[in-house]
Amino acid sequence: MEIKTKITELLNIKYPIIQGGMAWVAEHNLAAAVSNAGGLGIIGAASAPPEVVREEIRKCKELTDKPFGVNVMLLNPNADEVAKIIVEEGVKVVTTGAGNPGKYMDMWKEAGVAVIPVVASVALAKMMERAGASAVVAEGCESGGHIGQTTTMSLVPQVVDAVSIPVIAAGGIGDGRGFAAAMMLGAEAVQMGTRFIVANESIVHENYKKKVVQASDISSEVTGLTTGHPVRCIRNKMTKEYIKLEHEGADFMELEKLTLGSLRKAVIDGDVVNGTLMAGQISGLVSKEQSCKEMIEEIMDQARRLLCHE
Ligand code: TUI
Repeated sequence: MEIKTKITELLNIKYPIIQGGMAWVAEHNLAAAVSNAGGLGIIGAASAPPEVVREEIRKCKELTDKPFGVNVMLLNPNADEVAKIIVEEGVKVVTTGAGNPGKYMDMWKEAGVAVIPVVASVALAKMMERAGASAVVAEGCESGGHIGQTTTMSLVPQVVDAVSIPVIAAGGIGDGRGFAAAMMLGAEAVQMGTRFIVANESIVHENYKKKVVQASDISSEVTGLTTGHPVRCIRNKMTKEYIKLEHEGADFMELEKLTLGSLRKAVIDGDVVNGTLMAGQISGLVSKEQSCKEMIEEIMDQARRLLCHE
């Protein structure tokens, strides 16, 4: 049974579940699997060369005839080119992260792209509504990767009250209970990243998947609190060294040396010691590898029972 919300209507999808645009992780196989399962798959452009993003979009179209989106990471120096490729390739949905996508909004809107910025504050949500966003993802600091300061429980209802466009909740959501709770906070959909890291269709190295599956509630920590780029990862040698150096007052360039190419190391090479294991606090709840379809249907069944008191 499909479920109807403002987001399923806007995006023409069966279930109000959106996959996070995770750097290195969110490639065409995962995005297509989520879209084929009735959610919205997202290709994470991250820092990939623009032509690689174009290829990813084309490969995704070969694997699904369902809607899918692309995430533009705004710290990427190539973001201008990626923004244009999205229009050229006829992508229907864009999410953005780690910044303000204001300068691309007119171009995307003229091309009929639904723009859904990921925000970590009420102020940016309001600005994005004024700039013409179709919806926003309100992402709490339980999330993996680059995060803001406010928890999902506090952020989502405040964003819901501040804007009239639909709000998608993210951060700390990994099952039907989290989904139902997000609906109670006024969200029209959820975005999930961490649970999809361990999907069968995810190309993430088995070592990384195992770290997520074995993680507990307190396995993650936040690097970069002193540099202005806080990033949540599963604790390992890299995060310990990073945080130690931060406490010693290391400068940004010295810290950068530790993380250069470190996400690739973890995702592709399976180096869970020196690599960056971006993952959210919900890792402790993620206990097994499943197909995207199994995950999404399990979440929706559980949520339906909770929300309809079946
Ligand atoms: O973007 C994310 N999550 C990410 S991006 C990423 S790649 C990366 N790797 C290492 C260091 C930094 C980035 C990994 N994970 N989520 C959405 C998100 N956006 N979270 C927080 C924000 C955000 C933060 C500040 C959005 C806007 C902002 O400032 C807006 C402004 O006014 O400039």
